[in-house]
Amino acid sequence: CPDTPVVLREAERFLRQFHAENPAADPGDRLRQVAAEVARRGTYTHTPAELAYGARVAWRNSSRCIGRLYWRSLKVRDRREVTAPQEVAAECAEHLREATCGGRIRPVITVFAPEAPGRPAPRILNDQLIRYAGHRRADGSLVGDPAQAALTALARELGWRGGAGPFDVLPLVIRPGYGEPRLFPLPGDAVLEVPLAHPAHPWFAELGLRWHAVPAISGMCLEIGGVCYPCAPFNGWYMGAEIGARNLADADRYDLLPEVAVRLGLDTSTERSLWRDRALVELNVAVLYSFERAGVTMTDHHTESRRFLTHLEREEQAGRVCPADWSWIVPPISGGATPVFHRYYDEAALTPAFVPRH
Ligand code: HEM
Ligand code: NRG
Repeated sequence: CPDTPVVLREAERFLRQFHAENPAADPGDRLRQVAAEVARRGTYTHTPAELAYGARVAWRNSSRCIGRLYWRSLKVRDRREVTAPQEVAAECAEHLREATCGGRIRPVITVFAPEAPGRPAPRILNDQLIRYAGHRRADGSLVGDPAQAALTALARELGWRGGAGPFDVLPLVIRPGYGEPRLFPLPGDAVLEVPLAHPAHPWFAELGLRWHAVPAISGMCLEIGGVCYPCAPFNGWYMGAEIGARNLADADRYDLLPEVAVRLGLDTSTERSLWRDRALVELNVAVLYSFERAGVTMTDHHTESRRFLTHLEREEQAGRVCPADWSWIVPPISGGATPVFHRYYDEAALTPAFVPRH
C-alpha cells in the first residue's frame, strides 16, 4: 500500500481525470475533502461514481486486453463493505450467476474492501474464480491443469477432498485480512461448463474435454487513485483461442496436440507435416463450435482483432493514448492473418490499472 504523500498525489491525479471525463461540479471541494480524509486515515473512500469510473478505466488501460471495445459496459458491483471470507465467497458465487446469465455473458466486476492502514483486505488466492484442479499423483504425474498444481496442493492441505479427474472445479481459497485461508466450494449453479465436440469429427466428443464458460480473474489488484483493491474479481467472455490454442494446447497445460493429431490421422513423425498446426486449428474449431452450440458467448480471434482496431480508432478520436502490448494482443494462432499483427502500439502504463498481485 502506498504511503500518505503518494496516496495524496495519486488521489489528486485520479480526481482531476475523473472530473475532466465527467464534467460536473468544480473538483476543488472534493479535492479538499479527500486531502482531509487522507491526513486523518492515510487513505480515502471513493464515491460510487468514482469507483465505477475507476474500474472501467482500469479495463480501458489494460494493455494486454484485446477485448476493450466494450469498456464502458462493465457492470460494477460495489461490495466494499464485505470483508468476511464466507460473505466474499457468497458474493463471488452471485457474481458468477449474474455474469453467466444463462450463457449471455456480461462483463462484471465485484469490488470488495480495499487495503487501508491497519486494515488489510481479504484476498482470493485462486487466480480465477473458476479453475480446474491439477492433481499430483504419487508417481509424480499430473492429472488436470498443471497451472493449478500449487493451488490444488494448498487446497488439499486445507482439507479439500475433491476428485482426481481432469476437470474438477477448485474451491475458492479465501484469506481474511488477518488469519488463515479457508475453503469455499463453488455452488454448482454458479459454474456453467461447455462439453467440447467437433462439427465434423464424432470421436472428438469422446475425448471428454470441457471448459468453463466464464473467465473471472481474481488474482489481480485494482488500483484507483492510490487505493488498492486486492479483492476485485472481474470477467468478460472468452476468445476461443485462449482455450483452444493455450489452455488445452500448451505443452505445460493440457498438452492435447499430440493426441488430437493422432486421432486426426496425421503424420507426427516429422514437423514438416505441420501436424501441430493442423491439430491446433481443429481444436479451435471444436471450441468455437461447442460454445456456439451451447449458447455461450465467445469471440473468435479474427473478429476480436478487428474490434480492437475499432477501439484504437475511437480512443484516438477521443484524444486518448491507448496502450497495448503487442505480445499479448496478437492472438496465439494465425497471428499474421489478423490485422493486429501488422503494426506497433503505445506502451504507456496508465492508471487506474489492474496489476498482478504481490
Ligand atoms: C487479458 C480478451 C474482458 C481485463 C485478455 C486477453 C484476452 C482478453 C484474449 C489475453 C489473455 C491471455 O493471453 O492469457 C477479453 C475479452 C473480453 C475481455 C474477449 C470480453 C469482454 C475484460 C474485462 C476486463 C479485462 C471485463 C477487466 C474489467 C484484462 C486484463 C488482462 C486481459 C487485466 C491481462 C491479464 C493478465 O495480465 O494476466 N483479455 N477480455 N478484460 N484482460 Fe481482457
Ligand atoms: N487466458 C485466460 C484468461 C485471461 C483473460 N481473458 C479474458 N478475460 N477473456 C484463460 O483462462 O484462458 N476476460 O475478462 O474476459
